[in-house]
Amino acid sequence: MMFSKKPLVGIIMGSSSDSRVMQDASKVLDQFKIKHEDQIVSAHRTPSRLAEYAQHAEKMGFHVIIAGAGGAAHLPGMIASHTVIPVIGVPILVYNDKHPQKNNTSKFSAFGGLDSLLSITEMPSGSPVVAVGINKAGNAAIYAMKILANEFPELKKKLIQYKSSQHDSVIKESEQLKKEGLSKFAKNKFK
Ligand code: RP5
Repeated sequence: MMFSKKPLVGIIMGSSSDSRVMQDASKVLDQFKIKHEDQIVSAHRTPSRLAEYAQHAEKMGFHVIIAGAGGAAHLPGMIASHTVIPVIGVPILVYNDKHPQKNNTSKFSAFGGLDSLLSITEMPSGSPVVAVGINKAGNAAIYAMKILANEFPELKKKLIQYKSSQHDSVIKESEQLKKEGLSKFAKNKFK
């Protein structure tokens, strides 16, 4: 198995309905000009495709795989069982407004995303998958870049700049808050 010479991330999700949340991962990677390949792979509905995808990921040389799934979210764990490429799981709070039944219970997963979070994090000892918070696909992308930054110094520099811009924006907002007073600041912020 060979890793790609340029940073390369695989993004997969269990259903087209997950694209609503998973698009945040692609937005962050695009912002940092990191190449990614995006696919739908369902652990439950396309189990043989899942095994094929793991082989494909190794052939492509993905450095990291970001895998999002909702409900009984087996996708990240099952991919991790087929490859040593690090897998970052995104637990998804299922929200499917295209569901044929129009009532809310069919649109949302029963446990508010906790079902998915636990399915991803509670892998048995020896078969780890890391997970970000529920629906935090953007964080998965940032974490993927942190892994990549060990190998690509240019990316490390960009992440350091990103951190310092976060710092600067907090300072700027704090100065504004101090100047205007809390009530006026909050009124302007949430108008
Ligand atoms: C999981 O089931 C998917 O990851 C998705 O979050 C959830 C619901 O899928 P759909 O019914 O929207 O296709 O496998």
